[in-house]
Amino acid sequence: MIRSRLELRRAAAAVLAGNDAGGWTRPAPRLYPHQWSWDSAFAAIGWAHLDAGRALTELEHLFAAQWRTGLVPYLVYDPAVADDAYFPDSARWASHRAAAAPAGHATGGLGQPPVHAIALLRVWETGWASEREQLRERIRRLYPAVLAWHRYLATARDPQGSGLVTVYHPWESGADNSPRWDAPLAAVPIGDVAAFTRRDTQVIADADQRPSQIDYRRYVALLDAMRERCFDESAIAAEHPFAVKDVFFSAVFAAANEALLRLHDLLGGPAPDRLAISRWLDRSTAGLERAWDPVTGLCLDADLRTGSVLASQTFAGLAPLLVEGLDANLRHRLLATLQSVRFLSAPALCPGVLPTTSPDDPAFDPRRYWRGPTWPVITWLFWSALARTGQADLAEQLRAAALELVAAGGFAEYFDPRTGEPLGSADQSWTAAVVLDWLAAEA
Ligand code: 9WN
Repeated sequence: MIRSRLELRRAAAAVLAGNDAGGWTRPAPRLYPHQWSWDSAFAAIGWAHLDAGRALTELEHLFAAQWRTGLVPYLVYDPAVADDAYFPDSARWASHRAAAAPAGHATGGLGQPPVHAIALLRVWETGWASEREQLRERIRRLYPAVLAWHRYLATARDPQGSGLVTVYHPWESGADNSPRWDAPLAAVPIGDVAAFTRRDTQVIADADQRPSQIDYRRYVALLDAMRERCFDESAIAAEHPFAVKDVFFSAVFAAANEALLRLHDLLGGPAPDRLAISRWLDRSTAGLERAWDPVTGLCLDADLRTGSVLASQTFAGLAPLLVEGLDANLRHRLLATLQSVRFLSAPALCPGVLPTTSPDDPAFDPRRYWRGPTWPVITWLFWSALARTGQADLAEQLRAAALELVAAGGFAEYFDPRTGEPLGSADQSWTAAVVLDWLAAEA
């Protein structure tokens, strides 16, 4: 049990320092030894409280591996780490087969939720007045890369112009093992997936906290299919066996466009950029509104391959709440679902703890990856949006409950929402990062 706020702050800073690989941060010491895209964006939010320059280095290192299409790869391999330290290793991805991949970097061929502009804005807001000019200059240099990433998502990942981003792999969603993916994943042909050895179940001995073996085989089949197509965007859009319009990813994208507009204005960016970002934002907001489902009281993902709506009850369905410009009526309804017995007021759960899957969903599994446990970073996204949209009390309830879990259980990757038991990896960077931000908000 970490008793004082000062002790908690010191411990959080020590986690980031311990995972610092020199300019970028490993998500966790053993389970995730390379650089992950959205983990680094969250890490930057934490670093901003210790050293704003270091926070920007994190994102500069990530964007140095950006593909020419604009894709920010979900994983950038550290060449100093042994091949067998993480599966899939860089050879399995073979990103050099992609015409658009940058020379000199081995990466994965997927994206992850685009929290980068949100993180950049937070770093800017956190920095000291005395370093403003320096920070502004470095943000100015990053801005075109972030804009290219958003352009890629708004175009290549939404050729339909629906306002919703298509993901081609559960790993892109950030919420890999969510029940949201059960139906589309079950339809993925496994065929003769070449043998592989999982590392995750060697690091996390308790297999019931990680995805099942059959799901992993499907993840690998999808990876192999993308590599075999040499990451050709149009072939993948037409034929890849997994293609889902992801409401969480799309809501993060909309919120990130709101942040990018602020960054644009802060930098005095070109007028055509402002117009483009505003269009992407309006389109996403409208797409999210169309995804509303009155039966579940949530916004839902849609499977492009079958045309069916995916009716899981998860945090993703509430994610339009992250968007400040959301229609007031829809906000009101989503807030009602968030506070209902299906989420924050579920009698079986610790009060104020946001589960990734509702206990009301038949797939709820309180200890398994993305199927029930609570993730502090997901809570952070909701906290920060609720605090900005006039829901200070609710935001505070989320923050206090999440801080309590960390104070009692340490900087775990995720927590059992019924008991608060820490699960997954210990010393997870993004958990420490959001704790630093929460403590600063309190101060
Ligand atoms: C696959 C690093 C990443 C997070 C994801 C989380 C998990 C990887 C894995 O770890 O995914 O990308 O091996 O399970 O689901 O959100 O970015 O922390």
